[in-house]
Amino acid sequence: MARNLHVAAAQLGPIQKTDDRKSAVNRLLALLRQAAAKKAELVVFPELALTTFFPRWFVENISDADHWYETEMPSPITAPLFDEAKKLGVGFCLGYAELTPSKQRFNTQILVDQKGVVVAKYRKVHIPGHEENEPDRPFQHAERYYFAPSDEGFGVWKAFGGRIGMMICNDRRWPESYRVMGLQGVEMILCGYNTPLHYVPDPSQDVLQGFHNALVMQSGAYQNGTFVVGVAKGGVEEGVDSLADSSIIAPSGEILAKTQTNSDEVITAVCDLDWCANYKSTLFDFDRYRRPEVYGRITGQRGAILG
Ligand code: CDT
Repeated sequence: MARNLHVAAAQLGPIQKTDDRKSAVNRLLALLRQAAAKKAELVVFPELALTTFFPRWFVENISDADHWYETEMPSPITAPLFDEAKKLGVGFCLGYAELTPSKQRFNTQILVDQKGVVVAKYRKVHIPGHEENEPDRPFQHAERYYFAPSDEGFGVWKAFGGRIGMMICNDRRWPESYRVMGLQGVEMILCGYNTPLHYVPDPSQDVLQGFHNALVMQSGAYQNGTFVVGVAKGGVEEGVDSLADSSIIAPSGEILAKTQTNSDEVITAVCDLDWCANYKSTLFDFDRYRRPEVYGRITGQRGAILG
């Protein structure tokens, strides 16, 4: 008997600076309805899906940026998404900027079940970019100014008939992200992203962005026997072109579905979560083959130590 989870990757095209939350929520609602019409049970939205990617600008005083963050979830503006998901009987995963009552700032993703209840929250661990104003850049990627790195790490939650994990954008490039979830028996990892295409000064690297995106998610899926759902906010946002290429990846590492555009687009796949066991019980039988006793450096040090 298959343990099927029909999942949708709901890619967004750009959200411009002048686009308000209401228009973003309306687009998410349209994607949610499209996914539900395709019989998806879980809809995955991108990182920072309610606003433009605001870390590309710098403000002298961080509190001047408070309006980009959510202080409650759901809020009066996001409530229609929760209500519609409940009405349609679909769950969703949503990325947004979170401002806590104690004024901590996180890049956050939540998992909402088919009843509209938040069942899991993940805060981004690997924060890329820079923390200082670097005005000479064509655009800023000041995530390290706007977000604290989470110390909570990577959780896995029993939901949607399986074991679901979450990560956000840059986390997908680190094998540790997948493995920490793999060691909790993860069966599907949900990952939203915003990946600028021209951040690296050497233009020859640009062409590799799509390749690297697929490379990390496909290998992470295979090496941990898990599905991975990677969902972009792509296209040209405030003059910055961003990678699309949202995809749903099987535990074999194969891509089951991939977006064709860099705009709002829904793709789906029926994922038999029992597939994961085939990989987790053979080459990647962790209990049998892993050697944690010789992996001490992975948690014992940060950078390379040259002998
Ligand atoms: N949002 C995010 O984490 N983006 C990074 C690119 C950062 S470029 C400094 C990524 O890994 O795609």
